[in-house]
Amino acid sequence: MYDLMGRTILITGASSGIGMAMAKLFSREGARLILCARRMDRLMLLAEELRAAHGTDMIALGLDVRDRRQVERAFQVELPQSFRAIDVLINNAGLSRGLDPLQKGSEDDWEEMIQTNISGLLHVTRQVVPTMLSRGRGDVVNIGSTSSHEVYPGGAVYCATKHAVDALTRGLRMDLVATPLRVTQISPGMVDTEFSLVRFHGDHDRAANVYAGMTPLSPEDVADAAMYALTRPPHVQVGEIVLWPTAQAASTLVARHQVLEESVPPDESTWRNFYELKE
Ligand code: NDP
Ligand code: 8X3
Repeated sequence: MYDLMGRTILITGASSGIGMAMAKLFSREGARLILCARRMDRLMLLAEELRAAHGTDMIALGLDVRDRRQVERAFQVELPQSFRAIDVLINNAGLSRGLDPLQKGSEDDWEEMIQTNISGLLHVTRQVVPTMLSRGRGDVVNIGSTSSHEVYPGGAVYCATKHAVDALTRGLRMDLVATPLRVTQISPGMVDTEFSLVRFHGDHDRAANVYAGMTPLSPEDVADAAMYALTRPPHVQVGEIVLWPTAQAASTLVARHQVLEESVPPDESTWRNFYELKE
C-alpha cells in the first residue's frame, strides 16, 4: 500500500479552494505539510485546525510565488531544515483575472495571470526539484485546467497560461525521465472555489452566476484526484487526470437548469449557458 503517511507535501495556494481541500485531505492521511500562500492569517487558521484535528506536523510559509527573490529566500533561508526534504510539490497557486475580449483586455490582469500561473510555478519548481533529485525521490503535481487544452471567448490569456502549464508539465516529465521523480497534471473543469470571485475582482453576483443552475466540481473532488495519483506504486506515473463536472462537456458547453434562462439575462459571465435541460 502506497500512502501519504509521513510524506512532506508542499502546497502552493493553500489558503483557499483546491489547495485548502488538499491540505485537509493530506493531513487526514498523515502527511506533513508546508502550506504556502500570501494570506498568512488564513494559513495560520488552517494550520491550527489541522493540528487540532489530526496532530499534523506543518509549517505555514507566507509566499508570493511571483516574486523570484522571495521564493529563493523562502526555500534557501526561511524553510526549517526539518521541512527541506520535500516529497511532493503541488503547484496549485493560480488565478484568472477578467473575461474581456483580448482587444479590450487589461494588461495588468494579463501580467498578473502570467506571473502567477507560469512564472510562479517555475520559480517554486526550480527551488524544489533539485532537492528531490538529490534524494532520488519526489512527485510534482501541477494544477492545470481543462483550459490547458481548450480556449473560450474572453479567456485567451488565462487559457494561454494553462496551456503553458501543460507544456511545462510534459517538458519536465521528459527532463526527469531518467530519474525516479514523477510529474502529473490535474486538469479540472469548473470548480466551485473563490476562482470566479477573483476573476471578477470581488463581484459576488457575477461570480455566483458562473455556477448557477449546474453542479460544479468541488475542491474535494480535485484533491481526491491528486490523492489517486500520489498513491500509485513508484513505477506508475499518472500523466494527467482531466475532471469535468457531469454537466460540462467542454469549456463552452454547460447544461444548466431552465430557471437560469428566465432569471439571469446572459452576459459575458454566463456565456457558457446551454439552455437545455439534460434528459
Ligand atoms: P482560489 O482562488 O480559491 O485559490 C487560489 C489560491 O492561489 C489561493 O490560495 C491564493 O492564495 C493562491 N495564490 C494566488 N496568487 C498567488 C500568489 N501570487 N502567490 C501565492 N499564492 C497565490 O481558486 P482555486 O482553488 O480554484 O484555484 C487553484 C488552482 O486551480 C489555480 O491554479 C486555478 O487556475 C486552478 N483551476 C481552478 C478551476 C476552477 O474552476 N476553480 C478549474 C481548473 C483549474 P493567496 O491569495 O492567499 O495568496
Ligand atoms: C478554470 C476552468 O473553464 O473556468 O481553469 O476556465 S474555467
